[in-house]
Amino acid sequence: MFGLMDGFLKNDAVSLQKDILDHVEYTVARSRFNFDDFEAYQALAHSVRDRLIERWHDTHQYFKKKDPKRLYFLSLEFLMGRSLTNSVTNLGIQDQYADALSQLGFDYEVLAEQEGDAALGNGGLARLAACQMDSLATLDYPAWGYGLRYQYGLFRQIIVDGFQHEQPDFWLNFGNPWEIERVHVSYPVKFYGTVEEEVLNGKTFRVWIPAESVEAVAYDNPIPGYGTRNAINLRLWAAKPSDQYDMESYTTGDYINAIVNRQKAETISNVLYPDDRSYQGKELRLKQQYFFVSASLQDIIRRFKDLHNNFDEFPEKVALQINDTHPSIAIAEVMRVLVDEEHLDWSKAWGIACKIFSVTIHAVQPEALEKVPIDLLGSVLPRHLEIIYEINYCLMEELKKIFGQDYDKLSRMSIIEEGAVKCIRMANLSLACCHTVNGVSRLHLETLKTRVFKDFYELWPQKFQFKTNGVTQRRWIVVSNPSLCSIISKWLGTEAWIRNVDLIAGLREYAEDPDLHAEWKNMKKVNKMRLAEYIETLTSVKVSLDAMFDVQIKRIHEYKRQLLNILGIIHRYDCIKNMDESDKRRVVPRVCIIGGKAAPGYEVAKKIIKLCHAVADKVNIDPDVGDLLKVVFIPDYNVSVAELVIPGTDLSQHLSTAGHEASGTGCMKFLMNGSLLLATADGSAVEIAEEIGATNMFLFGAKVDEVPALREKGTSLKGSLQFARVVRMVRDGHFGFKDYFKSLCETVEEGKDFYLLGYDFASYLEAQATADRAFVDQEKWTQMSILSTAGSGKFSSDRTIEEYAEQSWGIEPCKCPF
Ligand code: 26M
Repeated sequence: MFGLMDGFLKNDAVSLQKDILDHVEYTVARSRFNFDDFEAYQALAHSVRDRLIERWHDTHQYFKKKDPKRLYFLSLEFLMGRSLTNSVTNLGIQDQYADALSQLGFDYEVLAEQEGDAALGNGGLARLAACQMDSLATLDYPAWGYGLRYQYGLFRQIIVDGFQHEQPDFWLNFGNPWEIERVHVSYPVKFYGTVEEEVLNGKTFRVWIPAESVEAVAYDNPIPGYGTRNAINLRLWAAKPSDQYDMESYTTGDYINAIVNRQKAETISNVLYPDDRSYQGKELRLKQQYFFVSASLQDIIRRFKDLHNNFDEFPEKVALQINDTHPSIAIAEVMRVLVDEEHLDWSKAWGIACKIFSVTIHAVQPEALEKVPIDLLGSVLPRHLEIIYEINYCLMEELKKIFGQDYDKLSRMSIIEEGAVKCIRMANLSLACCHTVNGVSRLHLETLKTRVFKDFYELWPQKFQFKTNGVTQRRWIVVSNPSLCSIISKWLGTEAWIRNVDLIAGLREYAEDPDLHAEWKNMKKVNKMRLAEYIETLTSVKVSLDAMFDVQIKRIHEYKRQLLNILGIIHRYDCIKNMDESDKRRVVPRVCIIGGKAAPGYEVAKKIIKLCHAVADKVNIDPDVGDLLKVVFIPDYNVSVAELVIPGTDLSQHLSTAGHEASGTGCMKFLMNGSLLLATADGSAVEIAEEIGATNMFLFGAKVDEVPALREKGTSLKGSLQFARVVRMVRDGHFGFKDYFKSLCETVEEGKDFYLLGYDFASYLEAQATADRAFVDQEKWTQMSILSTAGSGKFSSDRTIEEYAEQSWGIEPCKCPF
């Protein structure tokens, strides 16, 4: 049907056109003479999908033939965003598609806009997983991603009168051409029930008699590498009622109720939990975790058994990566399968488990560490609870040998937390088993070693490593900023940096070249224009292209201190209001852009969003201010919005109180795109400063080792007057909603200011003033911008993944021949 010659689909414009039209007629079922943009997108997507499937098949056949050690990346969240542009870019056929479409009277970029985001994740952790999948594919690693196919992804944010409201994300309503439903790849996943003793060949075994079974059905999402034939698989599981689900009801004659009950099975994969700060011990969340872990392990073990029959070889063929502690029930599940089903000795099974698992921690805050109430775990997974008790018993015996009677230490390190509600500490379970525990930046690992996991670090220092996060330059430069992409390739004289981003450092040489400066400024201007249009469409605010576009986009959290940003804006507004006309002429005009979602139950974060709107409403219509200051809140921030906003940003803000942002990855995307960073010395910003030179960014604020003492001591005198003044403006109702903002103001009152906004305020304003001065000197600014891009090489997820492959997973590339 598609002009098969040598087994490959052809990629010339004529063949592509024919494929698209065939899909219009046979897949979308529209007339090939009459179809709209969305239908054209669907047909286009299906033609790309065909090409992905081809590579995907070849890759998997090749992996099967070579049988290398594989990495299995387990994550409850993947924030993939759009697939079309990314796939077409990685397949290397964008020009051909653009040609084919224009001959059909369609615009590739307009069609790309038709696609909604796949938002199966909350924020940093989930987008990192997506970047890492891109790198794994591009670097030809034999890897699989495993996760959940949520029916509803992260909620959509709508703003009504400046307040956030949440709406369901119906992302599957118009079909999803990027997935392949595998009705034949499905596994039963069991829940509840009891554990009984069984005697087999004179040996006693514990057997789990589950009470409920739900079917996990695979949906495969091909992930193409760039500049390689390899396409790896992201396998997401959806819950379907199983034939064995509640068989009882059929026999009791309640047929209708039995059918209705069956549908309840599907709730497991219904919705993504929208909170990225805390774990609440919810039954459904635990079921989601076990559901995807159990299905993935059945799949992995089946693949292993296809070629092997001895579990001694398991660690030579399998590496399991646990993305944060969310999938850590996998450790108990592997033990259950090996001991209860494969009948291995406990100690042998434990030896295997300890060789296959590694974990990455993405948080700093102890409250982010999951604790599952024992009663809950015992009810949903009774056998797993027994296994965890057994693991803990062995751990405690080992610790007693080393630490003797130090019961405080033992109780801190125990997997079981005694307290009002007895809990399982999932992090401690991971630490006990995993051969490697990774932090996500150098500073983050220090924090883990000295604070949260101090005891474990002292015991097993060799387990603790860090792999500084990275992002993929394919999506964050090539796809989202094509003009920058051409500039880089032109000046380096090669496109090789797209696979080997270290080469980007070659730009340093030209950091002062006037011709490069001209191209660079032009690129920024075009991107700012696009962003300005978007802002006007969405918010009706007109912004000046001469202004500095100043951006803070990320989830709303107290520790990320969007409030510091708004209070800074209020200060700027206040200053402008008190200026005469000649002073005003020296002001650098700014467009302050903030975007991000607040977790639905996070009241303080929601108030920050409202404050942002309240300030915008006052400032944007003030005739004393005009173009000197505009404030914009971009609603429904997501991956696609980031792709549009980042290339148009002059200055980006990363304001976390030092010691609170494990790494941060947004900053890396801005860095690649030549935005200058205004940041605290936190997470990866410390390493960014080392790469580009601290003078090429605007660092401010308390250092991580100063924070504890400052919390004791309170506010700095220097900043306190200005700070008190802007907080008072909010508290006194200068922006309306006086009562509503009262509690928000209280979070930064002296003595309560946990995140040290008051202390850092003066230093923040200084950094802002430095940024203003730098912006006036456009040559200098452009040079700093070029040096930012040039220094971004280290922050590619390609580097991160190579480190993981070598230091944690022990896997090697397996490149499918073309
Ligand atoms: C937990 C329980 C129930 C529901 C949701 C969660 C949960 C989900 C996501 C908890 C934490 C989640 O994500 C944390 C996260 O995104 N951390 C960020 O990870 C990035 C990648 O490593 C880092 O760059 C950020 O600094 C870190 O905040």
